[in-house]
Amino acid sequence: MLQQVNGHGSGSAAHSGESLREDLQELLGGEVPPQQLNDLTKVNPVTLETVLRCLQARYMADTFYTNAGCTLVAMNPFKPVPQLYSPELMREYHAASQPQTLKPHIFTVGEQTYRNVKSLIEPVNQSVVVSGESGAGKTWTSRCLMKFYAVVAASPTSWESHKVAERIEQRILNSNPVMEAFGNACTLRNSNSSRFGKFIQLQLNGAQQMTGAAVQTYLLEKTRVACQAPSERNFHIFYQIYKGAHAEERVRWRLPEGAAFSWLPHPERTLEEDCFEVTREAMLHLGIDAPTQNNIFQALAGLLHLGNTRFADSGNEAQPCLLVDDAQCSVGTSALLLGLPEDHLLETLQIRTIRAGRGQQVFQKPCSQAECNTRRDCLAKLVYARLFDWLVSVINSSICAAPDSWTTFIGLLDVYGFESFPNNSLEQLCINYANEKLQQHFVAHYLRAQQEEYAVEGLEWSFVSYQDNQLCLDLIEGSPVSICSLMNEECRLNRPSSAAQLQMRIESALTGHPRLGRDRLSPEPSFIVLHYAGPVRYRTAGLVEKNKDPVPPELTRLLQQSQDPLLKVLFPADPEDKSQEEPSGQNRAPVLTVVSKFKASLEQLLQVLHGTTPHYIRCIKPNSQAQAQIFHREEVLSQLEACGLVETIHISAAGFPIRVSHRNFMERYQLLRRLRPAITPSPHDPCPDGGRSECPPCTEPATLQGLLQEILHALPAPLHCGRTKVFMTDSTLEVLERGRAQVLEQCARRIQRGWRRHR
Ligand code: AD9
Ligand code: MG
Repeated sequence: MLQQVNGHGSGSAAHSGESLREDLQELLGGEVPPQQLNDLTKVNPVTLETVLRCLQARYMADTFYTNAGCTLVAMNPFKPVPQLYSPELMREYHAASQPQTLKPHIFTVGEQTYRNVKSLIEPVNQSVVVSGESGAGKTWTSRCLMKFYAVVAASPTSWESHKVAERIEQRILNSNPVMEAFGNACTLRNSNSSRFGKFIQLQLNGAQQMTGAAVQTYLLEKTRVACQAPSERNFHIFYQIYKGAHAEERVRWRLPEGAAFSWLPHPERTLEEDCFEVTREAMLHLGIDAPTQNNIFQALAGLLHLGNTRFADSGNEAQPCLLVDDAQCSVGTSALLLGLPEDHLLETLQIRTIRAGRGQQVFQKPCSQAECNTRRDCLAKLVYARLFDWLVSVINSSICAAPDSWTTFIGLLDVYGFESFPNNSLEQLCINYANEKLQQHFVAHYLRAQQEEYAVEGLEWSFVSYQDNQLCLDLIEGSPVSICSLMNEECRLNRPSSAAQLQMRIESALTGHPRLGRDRLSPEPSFIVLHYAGPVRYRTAGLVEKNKDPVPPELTRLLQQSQDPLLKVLFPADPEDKSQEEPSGQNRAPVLTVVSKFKASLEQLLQVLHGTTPHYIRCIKPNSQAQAQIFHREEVLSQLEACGLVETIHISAAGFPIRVSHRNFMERYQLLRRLRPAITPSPHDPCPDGGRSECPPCTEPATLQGLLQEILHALPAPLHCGRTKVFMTDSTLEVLERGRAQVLEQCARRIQRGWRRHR
């Protein structure tokens, strides 16, 4: 397949002018300065130390991209480098006959995927998997790639008629600021940290024009709405409305300047991401008009006021909790902004409705202070999560192409990066679990599959060992017993002491697991998972509850009664209004837990990825202070180790990334027999285009072995014939393609000559 011929382009051994110079310098015995090595497969010898030295030299010379076999390594510059992302440079990579001959860049990956998708024989969907730890530059990279496709895949008509361009490419780009405003936040690791995973499919028609896009999101960290870790912030959008609202809006949304909100920590810190106007503008482009925007921001202000509602125990179990300080005012304002009756909101926060007993009688029970707080937080999470999902669906309906207007797609995956904080909970477990899955996809697709294929095809190959993270995945998600299965079981059992039970069961059922550690000095129940990217200690407290993520039915019912037009859409009334009281004891329905839903969505994602030709970009964070020109060797080293970069380079350097089935090889390169040293073509030579043109008649097709012999005779280039496929390096492919072009040209000239004679 031609697609395979083109495949693995993202990090192909670039045979650029520069890399030829590298080869030549090597041959002449001269040493190439490390900052000039565009491809880490040329580092000699390939060790962590030499790779590190090369990356450091390049980074200090402001060279941020380096090929590493099938992967592109992207170092975070931590400073603006506008010339590196200009539309002119995009066009240069797009126009290059061989983009891999230019300097390593994300645009090489972009162009390669773009060319692969229009394979002549059968189009194959492409994907770009961007990985790296939190703050390494994944979101930045995928944003730049989207801009690249918006330039190169724009239909000519849409560039002529500005309005059409606006509607397609620009709309797709506009989804970024909106989704980042609502889904990103400042964390200890990254001031613009993605708190959700995103897979965007850029849809292309047969003419290779981008006709639309579809976004799929994964597990938003909704707990952040009501609870922010020390020194972290809530989602950017809250700061945007708080700082950017106009005077009249401040009155409407009850957001006077200087007002204090407990769910809005560190409002004094100003970030680049706090620009409200950018979000509003992008929303308008996506078709979210001003009145709808008003409803959204008003609801968000309602949540901020809800966060100021504080409770105190009444001292009497039979009495509801009391409101603290001016909480009465906060409840009132929140109710007003959310379109809810104030007394109903307050009652829902303070009183539980339970169905119990044989007759399923309904009881009402005042909540404790902790329960009131949990219900308040739950209400906020519920509204925010629905709002986020609704926004994603609005964005999709605004940018998605009609099913018959696209044939292939290029998928960009940007998920939250590996995280390890002083306190880690279910959010980090899910984030790190997703990263383990992606690492496994890489290992399975590249490191394992490559080598297994060589063995099956009977090629001589000395196996390179690599770190497989299957054991860690078994610990997290395996069966019959794993951390997830134990958490799910605790959710099902719904025991009051679930955290202690979970700790005990992890210790009894999983102790001794090679990827499980224990911090004996930890003052609280916890366990350590030895992830591929490093050890992370998770607190057991709260895991089961977060995994269950219970929503008291009264909360949903309350929101269904809202008079606010937006909330009416987010919480449509349930016509059947089935019993919505909290069932007790035995009557609980089986719980669909957060991790089981997340696992299912990850598996779906991996299935999509498996159906594409993947390209990998590894983002590396040169230091944890987000400073330009600082390269912390230890920090980079651990990232290189974690992603198995050295193993990747070894396999890529020794391997043959290009593989073509015998049949396709014959079909495409049979004509190269014409390159026999005596190059003068005879009229009896085989027809280069399979007899479709007016060439002289073809002879019998060659056998594969015969063909290989003849090609090798004409073009000395390393080719390996496996049982079913021919294997080669990128440079061999280049030589073959050049030869093919030469023969076709000769043939075209001959036909022209013959045609003139005929006339
Ligand atoms: V997380 O897993 O979502 O927490 P990311 O997505 O890997 O993380 P992000 O793309 O947000 O990291 O990059 C972090 C910051 O690094 C950005 O906000 C930029 O300030 C900076 N950055 C990253 N890449 C570049 C770049 N190519 N040029 C300039 C960059 N700055
Ligand atoms: Mg990100």
